Amino acid sequence: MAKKSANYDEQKVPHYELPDPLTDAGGERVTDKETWLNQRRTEVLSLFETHVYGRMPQGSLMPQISLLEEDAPALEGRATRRQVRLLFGDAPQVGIDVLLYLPEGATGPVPLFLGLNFHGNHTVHTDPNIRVTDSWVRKQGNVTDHRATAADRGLSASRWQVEHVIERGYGLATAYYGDIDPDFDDGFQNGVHPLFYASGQTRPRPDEWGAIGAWAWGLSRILDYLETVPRVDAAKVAVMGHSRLGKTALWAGASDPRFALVISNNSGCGGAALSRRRFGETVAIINGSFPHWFCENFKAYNDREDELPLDQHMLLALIAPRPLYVASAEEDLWADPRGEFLSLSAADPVYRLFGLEGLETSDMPPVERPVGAATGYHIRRGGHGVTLYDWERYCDFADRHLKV
Ligand code: GTR
Repeated sequence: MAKKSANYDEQKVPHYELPDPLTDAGGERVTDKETWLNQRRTEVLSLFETHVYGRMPQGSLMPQISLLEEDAPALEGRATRRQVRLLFGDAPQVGIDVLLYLPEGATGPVPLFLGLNFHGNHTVHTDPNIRVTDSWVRKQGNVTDHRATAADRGLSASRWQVEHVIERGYGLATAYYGDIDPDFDDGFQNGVHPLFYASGQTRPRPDEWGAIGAWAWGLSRILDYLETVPRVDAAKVAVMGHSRLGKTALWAGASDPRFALVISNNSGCGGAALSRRRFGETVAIINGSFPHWFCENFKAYNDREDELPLDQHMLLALIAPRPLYVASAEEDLWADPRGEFLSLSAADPVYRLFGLEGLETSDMPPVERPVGAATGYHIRRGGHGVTLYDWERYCDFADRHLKV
């Protein structure tokens, strides 16, 4: 119903003005990278914490690390596979299973793509040795009673392209997002939120993290682990995500500057797309369908996008000067491809503070003509999803930025 009532007519996009990332809260203009990094960036980050995604907990929680499988030969000898569980808290306890493929025969530590998956690690490849998740999973494929089964091995393989990534010389790390926080609205009783409640607290405060914040936090904890793996170059980790997990990858990349490169695949509303355009999914629609994704404060902007003290181009700007890639799909109007492009283009002034060209152009390119420099963009044929075409472009972009 929401999809039908949404606007898909470019003529009906309301007039809007984007807040200027380079004008600070006191109305002063930011003209150099030092002021951006030391002052304005902190302000913008805090705006996103307060109004959109909520604050993540500050205190560290050291996980117990349990090695489920030591590096074993995989993918016909082209890679090794490691599986490890990061265990947080004691009662309740949250376990995040990380699946790590590393190219065999690399001469030194490798750059790597890290992304969360939607249905369990066993769905990213048909490899029979990947553990089938025992976490709650969404209905999909052969899932019954929210339990995963081995019959769904490789269900999402086309979205991961493991062989291609390995062949290009990158490692791949993934974990199931539901290990961190199951994706349904239960008032934040399961997943990682309760591990951080103050005494007597039963749900996050209005400016504290929702599910996207939790998933992004999980990505940072996986990066903590990757920093301990000698065969991984943890200074060259690209965080990647699709759709709701694309929103998550952007928030992880914005809030954790250790991520060297950030990729948003069809992330749409609350991700790369500009909220003020109200094209496809809107703030009111997303908060209505997924009340647990953002912080409570975000709901005040339902149908009041112009009152937001930010828009999503400022989220993208938080990633500067690190390389950032945004990808859209032609038929994925729900995610507003043009809004994703315009948002990335509007982050350019912040990249320029660093002497970098962001996108090379402010004209949206035709399908399957990637553009960009420090930031990159493509819109491919087809609908919402991740394809080999997308992965080829991500590897090309990473080759330019991480293999130098
Ligand atoms: C849709 C949602 C989108 C996107 C997508 C997904 O239902 O409206 O914002 O996140 O789910 O994650 O697949």
